[in-house]
Amino acid sequence: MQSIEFSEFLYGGTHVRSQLRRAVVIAAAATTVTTLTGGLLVSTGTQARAAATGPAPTRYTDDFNGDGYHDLAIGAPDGAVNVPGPDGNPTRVLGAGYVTVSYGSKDGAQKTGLKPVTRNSPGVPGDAGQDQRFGRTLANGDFNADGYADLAVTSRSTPRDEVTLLWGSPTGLKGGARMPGSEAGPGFGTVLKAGDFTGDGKTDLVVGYSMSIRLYRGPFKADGSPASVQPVDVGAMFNYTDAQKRLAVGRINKGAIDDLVVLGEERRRGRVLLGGASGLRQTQATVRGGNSAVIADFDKDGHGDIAVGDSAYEMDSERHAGRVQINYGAAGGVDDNRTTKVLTEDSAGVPGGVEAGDSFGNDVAAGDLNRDGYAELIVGAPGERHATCEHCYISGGGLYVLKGSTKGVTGTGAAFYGYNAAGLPRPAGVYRIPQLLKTTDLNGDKQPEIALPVRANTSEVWSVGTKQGKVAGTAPTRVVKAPVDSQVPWPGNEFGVLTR
Ligand SMILES: [Ca+2]
Ligand SMILES: [Ca+2]
Ligand SMILES: [Ca+2]
Ligand SMILES: [Ca+2]
Repeated sequence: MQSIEFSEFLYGGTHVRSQLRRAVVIAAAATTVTTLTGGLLVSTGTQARAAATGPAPTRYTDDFNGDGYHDLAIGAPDGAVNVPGPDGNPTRVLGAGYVTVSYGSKDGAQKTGLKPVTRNSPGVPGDAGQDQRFGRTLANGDFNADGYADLAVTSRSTPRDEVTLLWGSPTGLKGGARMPGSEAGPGFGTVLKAGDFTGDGKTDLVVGYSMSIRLYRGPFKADGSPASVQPVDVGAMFNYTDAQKRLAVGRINKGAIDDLVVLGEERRRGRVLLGGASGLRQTQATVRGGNSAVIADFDKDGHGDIAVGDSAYEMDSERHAGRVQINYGAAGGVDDNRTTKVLTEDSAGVPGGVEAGDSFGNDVAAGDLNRDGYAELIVGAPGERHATCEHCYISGGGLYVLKGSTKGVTGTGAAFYGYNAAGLPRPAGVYRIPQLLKTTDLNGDKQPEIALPVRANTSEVWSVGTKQGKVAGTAPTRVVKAPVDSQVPWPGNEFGVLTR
């Protein structure tokens, strides 16, 4: 019983988080880059950029200042924001929310001088208000096609939810526009997924409502309006509340158009939608259900493969033990000739063993950690407990790395990194990792790093290095510790929403 309550305590909250790892797979792939996942990547070098005249091309979908380095957007939807009160003294507005960006550079993640962007920031529409939760869902992409990555941000604005597009610029995120569409239904922006789903080279945005998703086609105008909006028929009625981790963008059939995987709520089977000139279309392909998904090419056959984390899976009566299931991509969505690969902590080669509450698969990410062209699968198990750990029922958790190969993901050579492993974050206090996993390459060395929000005595986001296929090959970096500055005095419970 204890472990069940524990699991609910850990995972019952509003995990409106999420992610992209496309850029990583791409950045790690080599010099000639075939983008498997994610739109608008241009594989030009920094030198080429420096010589260019006029607006620089965006290299990455998360390069907000266009300097050729990936950047890390961080949401703090519960954060308090100080606003000037009637007497001139600051008044604390609880739950107004904010976002901030750690800009990448050759030295990695920016660690000091991060600036909060709130709805009171210059050029950002609306005003910061109580419980608006600005930053609850994020997506990055060059929505207005000016060469700088932009950030889509969901907030609540009674009685409607809103999505704000914050524009990238040479100095980073600056001003923005409110997207039209909130009148179409409640829960506008419960999911935001960016990609080029139509193949015209312009970044589109999939927007979730409570019970439907729509495709907002780019480019977006200065007033935030899209080129057009169309409904997306997933082929099933799903609830998209807190669904950001259940949708994944990548390239499943070959080509330069992004595709979408959508998992149903409560572990209902997922659907595979293929992009095309007329938008996202249903396929016959379905995948096993779960709570997290990622698309990456684990067997290097040019098709993105779909990994689904299912942390609630009960195995041998061990509740919330969890599993990950992989379907291999093919022209029609999923290769029906290859059976679904199931991996648990009991699989051959995988360290540890199945226990109640492990929550294996609570999040999944991918990146080519050993740079052999096969993506590795990174699996979060925040409930994993070590025999050797201190206070192991309180602090703990860790990540697994499962290697890609010609056979796809297997347990061969799998490694586990517990929360107390050298090179993983060591914040003060009690904590579990990972709440969320995101691969990126903030220092531009083409070797992925893993961004991890950690909630200990303080709310923090860390960047963990990888080296030669291993996690934590280098000292970890604390990217940011809340509060970011005096304008945003209290981080709230959900500091560290990431794009994905
Ligand atoms: Ca940048
Ligand atoms: Ca832009
Ligand atoms: Ca593949
Ligand atoms: Ca690899």
